[in-house]
Amino acid sequence: MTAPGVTNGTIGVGMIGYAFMGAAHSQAWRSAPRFFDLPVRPQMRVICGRDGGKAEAARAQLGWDEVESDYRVVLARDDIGLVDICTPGNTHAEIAIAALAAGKHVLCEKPMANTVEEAEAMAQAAAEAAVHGIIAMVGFTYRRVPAIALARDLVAQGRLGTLRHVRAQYLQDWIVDPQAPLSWRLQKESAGSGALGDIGAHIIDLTEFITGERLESVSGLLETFINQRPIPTQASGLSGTGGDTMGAVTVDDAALFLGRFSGGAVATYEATRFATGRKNAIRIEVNGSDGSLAFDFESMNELHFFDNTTDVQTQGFTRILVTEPTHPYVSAWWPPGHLLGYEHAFSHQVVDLMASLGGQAGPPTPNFADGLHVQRVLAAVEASAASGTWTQVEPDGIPGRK
Ligand code: SOE
Repeated sequence: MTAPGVTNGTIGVGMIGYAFMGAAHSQAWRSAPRFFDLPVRPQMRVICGRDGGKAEAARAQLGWDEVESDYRVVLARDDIGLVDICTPGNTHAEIAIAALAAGKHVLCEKPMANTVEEAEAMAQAAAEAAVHGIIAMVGFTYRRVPAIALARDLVAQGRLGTLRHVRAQYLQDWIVDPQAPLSWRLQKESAGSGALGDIGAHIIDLTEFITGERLESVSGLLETFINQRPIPTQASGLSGTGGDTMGAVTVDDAALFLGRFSGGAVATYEATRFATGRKNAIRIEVNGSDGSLAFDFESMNELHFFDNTTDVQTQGFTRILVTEPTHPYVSAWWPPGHLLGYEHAFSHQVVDLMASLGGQAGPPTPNFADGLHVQRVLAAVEASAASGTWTQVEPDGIPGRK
C-alpha cells in the first residue's frame, strides 16, 4: 500500500538545513530517481534555513524549487509529504516531533537527538505516527555502503559462525590544531557530545547492523585534549576562522569504550578527532568461529573476508571488490570495477525510504526506536566514563508504553 502524502507516484520533500549534510542529502534526492526505478519519486520542493541569503544560495546551488526561512511554514504546506532534517542535533527533537504531528514522514540526520529524553520523545511521536502509516527514519547512512550491506548479509547467512570479536574505529583529525575554532560541534548545547555522538554513533550503528545484535553493556573513557578554543568570527561547521576571544570546549575530543553484545561477542570502539592524518577512517573487523570480515572506508568498495572452513593450504583474506551487479545496490550504477563513493550511500538511503513509501518494503530502518537505542548506548558510555564502572545500556522500549 502506498503511504500517506504520496500523490500520483510522487512525494514533496522539504529539507531543513543546507550545510554539509544538506548538500549530501540534496545530491541523493536528485540522483536516486535518475538511477533507480523508484515506486515513489521525490520532488525537491523546498529547502529551509534561517539565514535567508545562505538558504537562497543553497537552493540555487543544490536544485530546490523554493526556499523558506521557518520550518513551521514547511510543515504547514499540503504539498510537502516528507521532511528531511539536516540541522544540528539540538533542533532534531523539536522539528521531528512537530513534523510527525503534522502527518509528515521524517528522515532525521544522526545522532537522532542530543539526549535520551529527547530521543524517547521522538520515538514516542514516531510510534504514534506509525499508526497512521507515517514513517520515521534515522540517517545512519554508512549502512548503505554496498560493502557494509554485504558484510551484514554474510553474517546473517552464518558465514562467520559464532561471533566473538567486534573491533571498530572512526578516526578523524579536523581539530588537531588548537586554533581550530569553537564550532557548534564542540558545544554540548548544540551537539550533545563530541566525537562520541558525532562519529562514535556511526560505528555503534554499523556494528549492530552488521552483527544483527544489540550492545548490552559498556565501559567507557572520554578525553578532551584542548579545553579552550577561539570563538568563531563567523558561523561555521567544520571550518571557518577563530577570533581572539577564547571559549570552553564542552564535549569530548575522543571516546573509547569496550562493549558486550547480546549474542556474546565482545567489542572495542575508538572514535576520535585527534588521529592526525586520518581524515574519515572507519574501520571495522568482526571475527567469528568460521571466519572474519574487515572493512576500511578509505577502500570503501572492498570487503575482506576470511573463510575458516576452507582448505588451510590456500586460506587467506579474500579481497572482494563489491561492484558486481549482484552486490547490494550496485546494479543500478556502473559496470563491475567502476567504483562508488561516499555520496552513493545517501542515494541508497533515499531508495530504501521510497521503497517503503511505495509499499515495496516494510518500514525502513534504522527507525526512531533504533535511534533511541543508540542514544542510550551513548548515554551509557558517558555514565561509565564518569563513574569508572561498567554500565548497562537501558533496554529497548519507551517508558510508559507497552
Ligand atoms: C563530522 O565529524 C562528520 O561530518 C560527521 O558529522 C558525519 O556524520 C560523518 O559522516 C563525517 O564527519
